[in-house]
Amino acid sequence: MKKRDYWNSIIRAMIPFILVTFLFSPFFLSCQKEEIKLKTIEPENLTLKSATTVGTLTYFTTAEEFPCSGLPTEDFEKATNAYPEGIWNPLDAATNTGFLPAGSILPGISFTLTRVGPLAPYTSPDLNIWAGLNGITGHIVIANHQAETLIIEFTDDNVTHVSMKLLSLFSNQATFDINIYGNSEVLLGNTSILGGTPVGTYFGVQSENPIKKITIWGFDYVNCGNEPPGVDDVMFGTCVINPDTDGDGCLDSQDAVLHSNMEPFVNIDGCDNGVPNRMTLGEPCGTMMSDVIDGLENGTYKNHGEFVNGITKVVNEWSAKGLITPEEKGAIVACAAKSSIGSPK
Ligand SMILES: [Ca+2]
Ligand SMILES: [Ca+2]
Ligand SMILES: [Ca+2]
Ligand SMILES: [Ca+2]
Repeated sequence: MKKRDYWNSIIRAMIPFILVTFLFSPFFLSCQKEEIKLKTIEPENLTLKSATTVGTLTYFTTAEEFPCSGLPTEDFEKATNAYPEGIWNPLDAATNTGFLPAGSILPGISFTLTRVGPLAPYTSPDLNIWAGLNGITGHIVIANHQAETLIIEFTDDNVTHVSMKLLSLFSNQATFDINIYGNSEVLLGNTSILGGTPVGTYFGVQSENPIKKITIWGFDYVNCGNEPPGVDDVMFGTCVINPDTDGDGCLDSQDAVLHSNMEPFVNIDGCDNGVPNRMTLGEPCGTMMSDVIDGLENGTYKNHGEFVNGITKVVNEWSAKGLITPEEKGAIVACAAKSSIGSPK
């Protein structure tokens, strides 16, 4: 008996050590280790240090890298709640509550949550306009409960560029798993962003095809817990990648005269000669005939004849190159002659 009691007490004393050893064994830390391992071997898990293109998508981690600014941006600041308030699905321009009157959310965008796991289905408005707590500045949209996917949908087909801040309330080591869908629920791509915190982590995406839906799911793989995903400053639309500011058909990146005179007909000192204002044949592109004529009009001359000679020289070149007809050349010179440019005031 005595011997058995002795062994019993030894075993009893060892139980806490066995439990602790077991709990901290690699088996129980598998969430952390296995998930992180999975994350790092997936090619689409990008530690996005700079703009990265995968397939038809390009991801951005800073606003400076993003191809444009100034697209419509939902910042949720029309909400007037001082503290978090729940919203039923969906949150969009039609949402109409005391702290968020109809029309507060931009047209063309909607926010919903889908619940997964044991908390499904919905029994409460889990989409939150968060304010006043957890260090959040202003208003953001965030999932209230855990194990929920935040869904952002775009109703128009004109969204190829989206950027946002990803926020979390509890962890600055949240991993946001992001799926980007096109028309017909086609998965265009997916990525994971590590970040969060009340300040937010920048995420931007550019797509060759219209983006219809973005889903975001948050998890803290370091501490092994759900992290409800939140967003703010959701900018969406289409960046004009190669703008042509003056609309002359020559892209800004090459345009010799960025803001050309695009008048339909060449005009000299108020004399409209009916000659179409065409692009000159010079390289680089982007110089309109009226740009050249305007330059001569604004010149300084000894007399009127010098101005007319200057115009004549230019239109002779244009005519020789076939840019204008002899009749058009005559019409321009006639206008130049009729003007008082270069004449003593
Ligand atoms: Ca905001
Ligand atoms: Ca141009
Ligand atoms: Ca131009
Ligand atoms: Ca002119």
